[in-house]
This record gives sequence, structure tokens and C-alpha cells, in this order.
Amino acid sequence: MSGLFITLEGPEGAGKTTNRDYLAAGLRAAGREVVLTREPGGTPLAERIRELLLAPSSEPMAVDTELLLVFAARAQHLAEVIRPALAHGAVVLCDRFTDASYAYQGGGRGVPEARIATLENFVQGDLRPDLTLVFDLPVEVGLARAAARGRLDRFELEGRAFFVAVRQAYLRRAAGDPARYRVVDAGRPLAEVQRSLDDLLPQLLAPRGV
Ligand code: Z5A
Repeated sequence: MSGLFITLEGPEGAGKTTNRDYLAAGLRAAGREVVLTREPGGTPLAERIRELLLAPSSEPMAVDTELLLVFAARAQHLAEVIRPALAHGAVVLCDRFTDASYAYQGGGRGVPEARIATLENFVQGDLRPDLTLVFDLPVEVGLARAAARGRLDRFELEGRAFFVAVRQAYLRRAAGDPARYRVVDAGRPLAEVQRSLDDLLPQLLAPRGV
């Protein structure tokens, strides 16, 4: 039996974690086994790589170092958590995955897509999410939510143009594969966002999932 791999994507403060937990509650209430995880991170080693990626530092991180670190963390996460859970038949709800590499390292930092695709194929083989929810909202709204949380991480210290490029990259990817992506308007009140997730649940619970 193979499980269902669902990723939640979008800019900072879009509500990925809040809505990941909400979806998990709905799936569990219907009797599905759900594994909640996140990237970068999801295992002790991958969480250590996350700390390296997010900590502001006086030594600028080279773009290729950043790219290789997110994929190194992903290799560990896939081996230890994602692949075993899917093999076991669970629904894996993952807060960010490789679309974030296309959005942040590709859109934000300007890494050519082909280079990211090479690493994606190397690290993941043919594994891709069954469904990717892109929580979309205006850059200013996301940045305000992140700022309200307090200390900013290394990515959140970037300028507005970076986040505009990140958002565009997400929307471009979603538009390129409507079968796999759903764009969720995350600028609405949370209750409305969650009603749209309720509408999605029957589809996720169907025998083949999405
Ligand atoms: N990164 C990368 O560069 N390359 C990669 O391949 C990967 C990641 C995988 C860490 O991600 C960083 O890693 C990320 C990209 C990079 N850059 N940054 N920064 P992260 O997921 O840990 O960071 P984040 O996106 O900043 O997480 P977040 O701020 O926690 O966002 P969120 O999970 O989308 O939001 P939330 O925690 O659910 O909600 C934030 C607040 O907004 C909270 O108070 C909620 O109650 C509130 N909220 C949520 N929805 C609403 C609505 N609809 N209305 C009002 N308020 C709301």
C-alpha cells in the first residue's frame, strides 16, 4: 500500500503550519494515519541543517551552499521519514518541500531551474508530491505576519523584490501543472481558508486520494 504525499507551500506567514495541522485533524478524524513534518528539517540531522540555513551570519552563505544544504536535508528527510511513511500507507503532510527550492533558490536567488531539477532527480528519483497546496498572499501581508512573530531569520531579512520573485515562482509552477497544484487564497480570514480545505477533504479521502 502506498500513502499520499501532500506538501504545503507559500511565502512566510501564509498559514502553512496552521492549515497543515487543520488538515491533519480532518484526515485523522476520518481514520487516516497522518505524518506531520516540515522542511528544511523533519529529522534531528535535517533540523541541524535547518539551523545552519536560517541563522543570520556575518559570513554570507554562497548560493550553491544554500542549495546543496536544502537538498542534503531533504535526502535525510526522505530516507528517514517520508519514504518509510508513504511505504506504510500514511498521509504525509509536509510543510514546504522542493517547490520551495524552485521558489527561494530559483526565483529568489536566481539559480537556473535546470540545476534544481538535476538535484531533484538525484535526491528524489521519481518521487513527487501527489498534491501541493500553494498558500498565496500579497508579499506585504506575509512579511507583516512574519514581523509580528519577532526575530527574523536569514531569509526574512531579504528585501521585498526577493519575496515578489518567490511568489511569482510559486504561481508559475502552480499554473504549469494544475493537476498537482491548488492555489489557496491565504489572504482571506482563516475560517474561510479552512472552509476551502474542508471542500478538499472528500477528494483526499477517496481510495486513490487526489
Ligand atoms: N527554504 C528554502 O529556501 N528552500 C527550501 O527548499 C526550503 C525552505 C524547504 C524556513 O521555512 C525557510 O526555509 C523559508 C524558506 C526556506 N524561508 N523563510 N523565512 P519556514 O516554513 O519555517 O518559514 P516560514 O514560512 O516563515 O514559516 P511561518 O512564518 O511559520 O509561515 P506559515 O507556516 O506559512 O504560517 P503559520 O505559522 O501557519 O501562520 C503565521 C501566523 O499567521 C500565525 O500567527 C497564524 O495564526 C496567522 N495566520 C495564518 N493564517 C491566517 C489567516 N488566514 N488570517 C490571519 N492570520 C493568519
